[in-house]
Amino acid sequence: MARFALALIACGLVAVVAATPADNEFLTKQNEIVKLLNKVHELNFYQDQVTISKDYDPLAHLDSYKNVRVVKELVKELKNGRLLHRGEIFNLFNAEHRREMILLFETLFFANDWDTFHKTACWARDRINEGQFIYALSVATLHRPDTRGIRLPPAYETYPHLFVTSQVIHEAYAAKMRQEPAVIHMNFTGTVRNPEQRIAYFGEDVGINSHHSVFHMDWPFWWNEEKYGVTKDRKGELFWYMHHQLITRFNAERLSNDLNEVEALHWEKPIVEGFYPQTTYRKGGEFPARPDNFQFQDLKDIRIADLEAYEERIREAISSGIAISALNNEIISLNSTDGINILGAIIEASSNSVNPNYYGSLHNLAHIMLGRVVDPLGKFGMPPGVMEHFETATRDPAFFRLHKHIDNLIKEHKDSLLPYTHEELDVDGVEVKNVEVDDLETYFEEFDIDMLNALDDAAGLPDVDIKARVQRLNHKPFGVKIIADSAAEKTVTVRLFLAPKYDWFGREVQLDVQRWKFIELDKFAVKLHAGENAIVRKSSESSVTIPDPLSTRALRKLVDDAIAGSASLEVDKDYRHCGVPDRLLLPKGKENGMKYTLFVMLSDFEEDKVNDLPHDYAYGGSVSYCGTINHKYPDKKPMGFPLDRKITNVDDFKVTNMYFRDVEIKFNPIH
Ligand code: CUO
Repeated sequence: MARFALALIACGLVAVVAATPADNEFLTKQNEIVKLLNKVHELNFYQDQVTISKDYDPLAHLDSYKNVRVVKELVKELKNGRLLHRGEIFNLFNAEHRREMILLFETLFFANDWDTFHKTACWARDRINEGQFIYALSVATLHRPDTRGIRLPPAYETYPHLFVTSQVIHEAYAAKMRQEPAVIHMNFTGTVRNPEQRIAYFGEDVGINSHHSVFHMDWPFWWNEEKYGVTKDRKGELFWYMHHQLITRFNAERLSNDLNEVEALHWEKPIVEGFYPQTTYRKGGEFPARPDNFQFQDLKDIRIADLEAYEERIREAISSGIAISALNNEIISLNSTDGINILGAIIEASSNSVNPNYYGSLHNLAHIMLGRVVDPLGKFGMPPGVMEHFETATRDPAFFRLHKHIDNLIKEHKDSLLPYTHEELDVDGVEVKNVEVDDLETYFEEFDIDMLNALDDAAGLPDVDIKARVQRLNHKPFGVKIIADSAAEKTVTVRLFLAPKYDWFGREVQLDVQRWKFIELDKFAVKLHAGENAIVRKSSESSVTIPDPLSTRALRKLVDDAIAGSASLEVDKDYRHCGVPDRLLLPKGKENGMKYTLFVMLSDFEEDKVNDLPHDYAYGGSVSYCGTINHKYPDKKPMGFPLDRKITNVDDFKVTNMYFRDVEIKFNPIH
C-alpha cells in the first residue's frame, strides 16, 4: 500500500509534550549527574567532585537532611567497615546488599536541596560500592522533584560488563593496551546448534535489557510509599502487564523464527534450556552457566518446598477470589478491577503485598533460585547468576519461562472474572469504518556501544575509541490511518494491538486464545468531530516505545553546547528511560511475510480519564508498559483492556467501535 500523506489528514494529533529549553541551573545538574556516572568503577576524577568528596562530611550537615537517622546509620556502618566494599558484586536480591543500598538511597532522596544531594553523591561515589551507588543515585534522580527531567546515561554505557560478552571485553582491553581504536563485533551467545540462539537478538538486545532494568528502578519492589511520600499507582498490575507484554513480544519473535511459544517452568521439572551467558563481571569472575535440563535445587536459605507452599496459597487466593491481609486477617476481594493490582504485588512480592509472611515472595525468590541453581550451597563461591540482575535477566531463556509461569497464574485470576458486557465495550454513535496500514518491514542494523566505561584507566594509557558493534532489529517507520464515524463530537481513547494470526502448527488462533497474545502497539486519545474522521498515527509516536537515548558522549556534548549557548537541551519533566526501543515495536516477521491480526478499539475517553490534564498529554511517551512517575496511570480501564478477560461469545464481543484486520510483516534480510 502506498504510504499516505500523514501531514494532510492528521486529526489534530500532536501530543502535548511538556518540554522547555533547559536553563543554566538544569544544565549544571544534568552535567553533574553525567559526571557522577562516568567511570564509576574509579574514584572521583573531576577536580570539583574530588574536592567536594574530600571536604564534605554528611554528619556536619545533618540539618540538611529530612531523615537524620539514616544518614547517621550510613556513616556509622561505613566507618565500621560493614558496608559492601567497592569492587564487590552488588546484588539487589541480596537482602543485606539491598538494605545498605537503601540507606544510601534514602540519604540521597531525603537531602533537602540539590546542593546537599550533589555533595552527598560526590562523597558517596568514593566510599560506597559502585553497584550500590549507581542504583541508589539513579533511583533517587528519577524520583526527586528537583531532578525531574534529568537524563541518565544509557545503562549499557554506565556498566557495559552487564551488557556485552566476555570476548568483547577481552578484545577491548587488548585494543586499549595497543592504544588502537577498535570496533569489536559482538555475537549473540550460543551456536546454531542451539535453537534458542535464533531469538537471542531479542533477549540480549541492549535496549530491551535497559528497558527492563529501568522499569525496576521506576517501580522498585522495595519502595516504601508511606516513608517516601510517593505513591506507585497500580504498581502490582503494571508488574504483571509489563512482563506479560515482554512474553507476548518474545513469543511473536519466536514464531517469526519457527520456534514454538515459550513454556512455563515448574519447580519440580527440569529447566529445559541451559544457558551459557559468556559474560564476565568486572571483578568476581564469569557469570555461572547452566547445562540443559538442570533441576531446581534447595538453597541454604530457600527451599523448593517454600516456593510450592507460597504458590499454593496464591492459587487458593485466586480460586477463592479473596486474599487474606496481614492486618487483622482482613479479607480482601480480588474480584474487582483492583484485584490484579493486589495479586501482582503479592506475587512479585513488592512492599505493597498485603501479606508478605503468608504469600511470601514467589517471583523474587524464583529469580534467586534460578540465579544460584548451579551452586546452590555456595560450595564453589560462584558469583550471582544473570537472573539476579534486572540488567542481565532477559538474556536467559529461563527468564521468559519463569515469567510465563507467573503470567499463567494471573491468567487464572483474569479468567475468573466476568467477560465484559456489551455496555462496557460499546461506545454509542462511534463506528470504525476502516483501518489502513503502511507496509510493515523489519530488518537488522548495526549499532555501536561505547566501551569507554568498561576499561580501567592507567597512567600513561589514555582512552582510545573502542566500540562494541551489535546487530539489532529495526523496522521502517509506518503509519496507521483509522477512519471512524462519530454521531457527535467526542474524545476517544484509541487502543491498538497486534498478535500472530496463526500458531506454531499453522492453525488460525481463536480470538479467546489469541487475546492473551496481543502486543499493545499504542494507546492515545483523540477528539472526533461529528461525521467522518481520519485518525493518523505514526509508529514513532507509540505509547509503548522510546527513541534511542543519547550516548554519554553525545549527551555531554549537547550539555556543553547548551551551556555555551550554541545548542538547546529540551527538558521534559516526564522524560522516560523506561520503554521498549522504538525499533522493536514490530516483531521480526518472515522474509515471505507473516500474518498478524491488527485490532483497533475506540473507547470513551471521559470514562477512561484519570488525570486533570489535556487528553493528548504525552506522559513522557512510554506510558503503556512503564506508567508514569509523576502522575497516576492515565487510563482507568484495566491494563490490556478489552483483551484481558475471557471472550466467551465473539459476536457479543465485537462492537462497531472495534476493528480487526489482517496485516503482514516482512523481514528484509538485505537491508
Ligand atoms: Cu522483571 Cu522478574 O521482574 O524480572
